[in-house]
Amino acid sequence: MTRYGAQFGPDITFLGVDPVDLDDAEALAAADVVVVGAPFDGGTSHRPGTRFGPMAIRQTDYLPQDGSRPHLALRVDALRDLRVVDAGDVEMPPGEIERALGALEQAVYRVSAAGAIPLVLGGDHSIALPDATGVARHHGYGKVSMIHFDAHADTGDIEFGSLYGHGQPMRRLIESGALRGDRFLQMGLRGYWPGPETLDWMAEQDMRSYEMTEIGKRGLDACLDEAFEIALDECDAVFLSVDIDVCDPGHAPGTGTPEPGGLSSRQLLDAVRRICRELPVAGIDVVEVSPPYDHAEITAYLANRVCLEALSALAARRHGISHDPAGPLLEGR
Ligand SMILES: [Mn+2]
Repeated sequence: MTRYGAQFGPDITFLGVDPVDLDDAEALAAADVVVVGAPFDGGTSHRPGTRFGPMAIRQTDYLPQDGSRPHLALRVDALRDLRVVDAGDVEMPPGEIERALGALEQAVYRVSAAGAIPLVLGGDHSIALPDATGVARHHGYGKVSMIHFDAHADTGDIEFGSLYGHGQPMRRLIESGALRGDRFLQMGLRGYWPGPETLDWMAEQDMRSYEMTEIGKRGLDACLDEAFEIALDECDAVFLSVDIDVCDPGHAPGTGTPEPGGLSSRQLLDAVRRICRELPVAGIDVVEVSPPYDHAEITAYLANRVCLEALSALAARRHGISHDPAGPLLEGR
């Protein structure tokens, strides 16, 4: 599994962190987080372009690509306080979805088995199947709960005659036993898909899906509090899957299947911070960023910040920083 690199742009790393080769067992073992690019859009049902997502997420920033990002509120520099390295893109041949997803699963499993947290940059959401499977292969089938941000449930059965696609990974994960349906928490669903048959299947699995109207009424934090309790029951690890289309298209226009009425970018960042500070996160993916449909790099900036917020919160958790950053920024320091 040699470094693949430069098919979709120069072989750069996430904000200038050190590169790593997935064959380098020693370097993997020393890592806390390994960034993995999944440049694949063969699972999209509508607008494509997410094969360019990893490249955009890695580099879209107005600050230098210098491997350092001190967080204003958490007072950590995730890219230095944690050992964050970037394995580059996995070779995922377009038009060969099973081979592409298989290669990614192997890469994610390798990172997980080395004791590091994979941070996978998509790519369309079909990659959640190999991402969460790779993590569950190490932590144990049924031992990893899922917190899934999305406009869509992604629990479709057969689409376009195939078991694999960006509308189906969550069903495949439950069917295979990698994840438990009753430890599957979905945040931000809305709109007009899937239909009643699929919703019935989801209810049979005891999935818990927080639709936008419920989140609006109860508040995102109250929904997260409830989700966290379910996530930690009989599971000792959490996979966080962020489909950028969970945000309103005004906050994330560069995506394949935009659905009006979503979370704000602020809400998503706050939620990601809470999840990575408060839960034992073992794997993350950030998916469905499609640069050809983006405007003023709004979506790429957001996805870059979702990654940084997650990394900063992981660093704060690792270093036992317990101060509540909700207070005044400079008081009492
Ligand atoms: Mn999705």
